[in-house]
Amino acid sequence: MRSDVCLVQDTEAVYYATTRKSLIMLQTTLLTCCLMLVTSQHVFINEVPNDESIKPKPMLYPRESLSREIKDLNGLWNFRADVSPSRNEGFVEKWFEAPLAKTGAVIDMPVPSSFNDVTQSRTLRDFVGWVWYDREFYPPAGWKSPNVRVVLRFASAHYNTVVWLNGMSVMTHEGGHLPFEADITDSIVYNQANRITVALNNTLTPTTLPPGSITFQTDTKNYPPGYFVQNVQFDFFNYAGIHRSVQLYTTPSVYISDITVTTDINSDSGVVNYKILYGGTLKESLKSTVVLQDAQGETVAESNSLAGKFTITNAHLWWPYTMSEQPGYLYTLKVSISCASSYDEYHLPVGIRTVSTTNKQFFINEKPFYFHGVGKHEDADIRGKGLDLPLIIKDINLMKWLGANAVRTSHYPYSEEFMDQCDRHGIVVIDESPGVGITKARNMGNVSLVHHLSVMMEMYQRDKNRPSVVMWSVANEPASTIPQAVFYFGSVINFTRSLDPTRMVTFVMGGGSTPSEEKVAQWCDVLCLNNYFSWYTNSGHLEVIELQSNSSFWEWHLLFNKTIMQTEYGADTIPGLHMDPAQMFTEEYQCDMLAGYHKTFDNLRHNFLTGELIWNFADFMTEQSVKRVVGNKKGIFTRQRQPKAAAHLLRRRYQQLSENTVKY
Ligand code: BDP
Repeated sequence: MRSDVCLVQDTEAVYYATTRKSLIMLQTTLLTCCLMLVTSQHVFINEVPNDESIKPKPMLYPRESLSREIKDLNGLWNFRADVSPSRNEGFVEKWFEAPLAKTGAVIDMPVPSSFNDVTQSRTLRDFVGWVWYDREFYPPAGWKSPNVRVVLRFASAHYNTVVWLNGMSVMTHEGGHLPFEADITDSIVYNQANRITVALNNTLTPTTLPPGSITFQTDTKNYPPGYFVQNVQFDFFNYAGIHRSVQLYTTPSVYISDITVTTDINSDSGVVNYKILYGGTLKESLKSTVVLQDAQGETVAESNSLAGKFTITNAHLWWPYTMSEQPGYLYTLKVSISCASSYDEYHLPVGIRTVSTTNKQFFINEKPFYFHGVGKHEDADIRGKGLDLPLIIKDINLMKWLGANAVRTSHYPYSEEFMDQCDRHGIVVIDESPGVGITKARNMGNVSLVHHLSVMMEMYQRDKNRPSVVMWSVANEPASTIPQAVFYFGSVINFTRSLDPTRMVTFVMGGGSTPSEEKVAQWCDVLCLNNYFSWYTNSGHLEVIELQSNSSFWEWHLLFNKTIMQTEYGADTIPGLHMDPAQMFTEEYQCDMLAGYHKTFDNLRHNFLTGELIWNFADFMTEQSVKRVVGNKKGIFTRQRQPKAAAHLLRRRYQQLSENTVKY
């Protein structure tokens, strides 16, 4: 066995790896077939391949209703990192068969949270390999009924996860940032404690998303025994753990399994197309009611059919908050299905809006929309990337304080709770996949591609009904100029577009991309550019910004004839560091750099520029390196969400832009 894959592959003896191995074999066969079908470089995988991992897995966000209950499993779990040299002791000794506390020492670990920063242990902060969690719960007695279905759901865990219930494997999942769940109705035991055990591995390999690799050192003169490091190909800390909520929820045995809503505008009318799927075994005929209610709870349309179209006269459209006095307007689609033995009800928020582009502008509800917002991270002291409701609300409040009307979920899908806020507040979202750091040909092979398609499917399933999401970003700064990128990204973009023809699709290009060598941009609806003039290039020379950003924009626009967005620009800034004249890392330099870019933005925003997103909203943690002083300091807010001078500068600009925006 190759040592560089042992952290993941050593588990081959267990169920999890066997499944993964056969999946990969299936994927490889499938992709080989697809590749053989390619007759020109413009033919891609553009429909859902017949592969289990890419099949739609409907997954409605757990919501209480007359027919559904939720039991939260958040709190303190037992935790142990498997520090054995192979990281495989837990599987060999079957830690899932008994309470973790019986097989060794455990510590308390909060869920949700990253595990890295909650203790004083450097080993745990930098740990790579399997960590184990467990806890017990008592299922409510009322759930013991042939008509109750019980689902165990993880809103996200990073990266590979195996879950057991009472020692029996119930699910596995690959990838952080997205939910996964299993029907555990038949495994749950009533009138006694049930134990959930989770093994989670944060190892990144060339085929994970994001990709990474492991370097082992065997030179014992210079490295301690067993020394290895995880190499990441991105600029943020690879926080790991059970990052979002763990919940049990119930549905009746015949249940609403999926709802898809798309919306349109027809002069003054709003159009809501809906399609409802149900699960379970139907023995009698099914009755359904679909009601659309406005924000006051008044019914504006209803039907008894599981698929249909509502036309609402004088509809309240969903607007970004800078474009309306009544932004983020949400209707509620109340769906109920019933048969003799069962009744289910689910309420889905719905915003009516359209999205389109031309070669010069982005439109929401057929009116020009200029993005002025932020690129962010899910990142904070102590909890790392763990879900934190106070932090989400603070960030939304800060974004509104700034006058930001848009956010890119750089560089992975953010929590559903954050997305709910964007829907409600009228904050426009570019929903980005974890496709960050796809910088090498070996990250663009068949296994990577199938996984990337499956991630896009999961993202689409999770966020497809959100009015705030206007564009999918399939990747950040990949090597889009190498030959392998053509088939890989052509397929990912085409596939995403085929899933969702109602939204725009893009990927984000790095400063290293040059228009003449670019191979993927041709398939994007918006050209998204990251660059750092006067920072990574011509460091310290603020005088180049206006000229270089202007030339670069024109070059891209003239070659591709598409609208363009600045998705990143910014400067590392140590709060409280001042220099006049400005020097790099001071608050003055950050302000001057942004102001330099703003001159170009103001020249081009009435032409083909469609938006500007600052990098970054707040300082965030990274791996240790000589380029980072305890993390990336390009925030306009500190990691603790206090403003640097640039936050005030940006606020003046964004507020002004908001005031000048026509309201509908
Ligand atoms: C960009 C990356 C982003 C980095 C940023 C930086 O997209 O993830 O954090 O550079 O260097 O290229 O600050």
